[in-house]
Amino acid sequence: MRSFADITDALAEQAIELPSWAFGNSGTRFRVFGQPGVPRTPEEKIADAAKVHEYTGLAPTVALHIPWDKVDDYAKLAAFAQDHGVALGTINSNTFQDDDYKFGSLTHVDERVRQKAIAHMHECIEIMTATGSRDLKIWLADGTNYPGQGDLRGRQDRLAASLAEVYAQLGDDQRLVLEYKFFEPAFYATDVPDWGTSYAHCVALGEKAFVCLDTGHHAPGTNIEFIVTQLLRLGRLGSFDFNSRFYADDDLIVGAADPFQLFRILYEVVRGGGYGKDSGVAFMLDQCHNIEPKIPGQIRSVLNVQEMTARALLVDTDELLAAEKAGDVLGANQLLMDAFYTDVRGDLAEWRAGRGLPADPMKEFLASGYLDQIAADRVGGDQAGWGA
Ligand code: PSV
Ligand code: MN
Ligand code: MN
Repeated sequence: MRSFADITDALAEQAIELPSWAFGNSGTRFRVFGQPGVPRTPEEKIADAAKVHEYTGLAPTVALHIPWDKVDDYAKLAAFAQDHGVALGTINSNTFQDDDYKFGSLTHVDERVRQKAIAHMHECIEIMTATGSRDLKIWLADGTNYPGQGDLRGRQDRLAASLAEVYAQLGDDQRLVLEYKFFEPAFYATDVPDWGTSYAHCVALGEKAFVCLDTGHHAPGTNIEFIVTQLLRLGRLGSFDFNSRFYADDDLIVGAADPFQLFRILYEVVRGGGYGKDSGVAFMLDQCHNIEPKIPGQIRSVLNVQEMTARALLVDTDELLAAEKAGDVLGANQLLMDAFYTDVRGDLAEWRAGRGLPADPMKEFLASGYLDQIAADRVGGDQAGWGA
């Protein structure tokens, strides 16, 4: 196993993008629970996200969701973010909260609606140009509930044609990341249900198209780390939406439900060259904090990713490959498990302190008084995402 000192350079490269929607009120379809001090504007969401970065040094960018984060002047919003020590990141499109999209968006059989969805993606690309963002993330709610409701083949063909129109508008340094999800809100057939479908569309589009892997978007028992390996092999893993699930798209704190799965995923990321600032693989969170406080929830999340990344980096890949080659089944397994069971929290705290960060970011943030301050200052915060 490698030592903690061996992995600090790699740890220093870690960057985890925060979703603006994690900071607003959110809930399930049963209830949205309000919390004091929730942001009323995109600026306040960015200010809250900036706190996570200030205390952890792990979250230098914030993803926006359009139109939830609609403003008149995006360059000004980017400057606002910069003043708070962060930058704007991925732009997430939204073609799922408009009556027109009841039967689909980029796949819609009605040309008017399909063009409306394409125009929305083009608007998102213009925003990316204003904010300096690299990635347009497309998650589609498109699909059908009943066999026969839609022509599966026709929907794929229209999707390919729509994506090609969107892709054509990308600048040289911009990318399209296509997220998949196996079900919900469509229950019979989702139009981008799996990594293979996303990959096929990306390959047809060109070199600036990548797959987004949301850890919550798989059937129970799916070997997600295998998908990571395959997409890295194929050069098409663009980004992660990290969260945890027990049952479906739970959007719980990453690493909370199954830390070992997160470790296995991160090991394959490291092994496959998907880690680090030049890897082209963006780490993002896609979470909602329905019952726990939001800024601490995000702090917990980035620390979970950091802790599990450190454990994955501790694996000595050469040693592991040698054990595998020798057919040493138990020895190879133990090398992985030794790294997984290593408690890195003390080393990380010391390392943080040595870099001018709080040894215990959660404790220092809670003691800072920021939560009381926003509760007093902000009245009338609204739901950031679902149902907005
Ligand atoms: C819906 O499942 C979803 O959670 C997707 O994962 C998107 O990334 C996110 O919403 C925001 O649009
Ligand atoms: Mn997602
Ligand atoms: Mn989701």
